[in-house]
Amino acid sequence: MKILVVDDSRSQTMLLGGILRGAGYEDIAEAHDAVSALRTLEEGVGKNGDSDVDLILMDIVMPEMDGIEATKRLKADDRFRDVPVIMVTVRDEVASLERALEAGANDYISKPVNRLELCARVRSVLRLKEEIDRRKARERELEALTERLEQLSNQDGLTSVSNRRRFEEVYEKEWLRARRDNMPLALLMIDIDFFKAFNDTYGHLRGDCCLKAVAEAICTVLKRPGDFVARFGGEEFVVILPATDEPGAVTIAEEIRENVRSLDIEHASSTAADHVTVSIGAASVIPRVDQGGKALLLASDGALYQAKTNGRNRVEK
Ligand code: GH3
Ligand code: MG
Ligand code: MG
Ligand code: MG
Repeated sequence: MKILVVDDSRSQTMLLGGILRGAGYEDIAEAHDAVSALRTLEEGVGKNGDSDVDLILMDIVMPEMDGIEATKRLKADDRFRDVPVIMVTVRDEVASLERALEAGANDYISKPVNRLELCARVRSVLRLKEEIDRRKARERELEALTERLEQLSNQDGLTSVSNRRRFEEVYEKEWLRARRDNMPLALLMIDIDFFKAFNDTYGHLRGDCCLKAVAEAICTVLKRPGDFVARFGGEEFVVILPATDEPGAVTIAEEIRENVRSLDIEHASSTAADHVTVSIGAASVIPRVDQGGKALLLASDGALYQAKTNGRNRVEK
């Protein structure tokens, strides 16, 4: 563990350093004023935002900035708040001792320093620091796990685009936003043509690969930050296009249809083409006050049905 000894007296840092080394602490840094102590701490901040220093022995009386002010600054800084500070004080400075503890110091030791007492206090404070580090590591693990879990609960396992559950959340939000801003909101319903036949001809594994490829082909067309795609069900995808009118939605739908076609995935049992194609229903509306989002969903679904009955591999609105 790394210990930083701060004292304006070089003989004092040498004495403290010597005692600590004698007790087996090898990583000891020294600073002879508060400002360079703060600089040493800054330089030792790691990638995770934590300081590499585990304990500070801080003299109180120093020129320029005293140990109490330095401690106050450390305890107000997220990066250094958890680094324990042991104040080193002259024996009869009771008033400054009180201020030191007030400033956030964890313990104190009187000068002239008693070797056994110093080592005992250092050991006890370092045990505390180890516990803090363990707790932080656990918290970080938990945070990462929670984040991963949240991501998984929003994602379709096969294609990695958002799932239906996430779609419902995003759609609700976008609908309310469009209604509030009096802006158009567009939906595309995308369905792979003759996909049952594709599975029957090429098998489910190639069916799964095809679904992934189609999902990617949809994603590459969507460029604006608010655009959103989800797997709506089996071989059906839904796209939300905020601030997009009907002609705009049809344009994007055509780009998606073309992008899927250019994947050139063989589909011998399709009667629409000799490769995999999609049918797309596009709809856009400026939500009226008190109108719910269901109408737009029905409209895009109706348009998709039209695209299917009109021969597939096409966009209808
Ligand atoms: P249409 O052109 O009218 O859309 O015909 P279709 O065959 O695509 O439509 P239908 O709804 O009859 O069939 C959908 C097929 O999609 C049936 C199902 O086996 C397949 N499917 C759904 N989910 C998956 C999946 O996760 N993987 C694979 N391989 N196939 C899937
Ligand atoms: Mg001093
Ligand atoms: Mg289909
Ligand atoms: Mg379908």
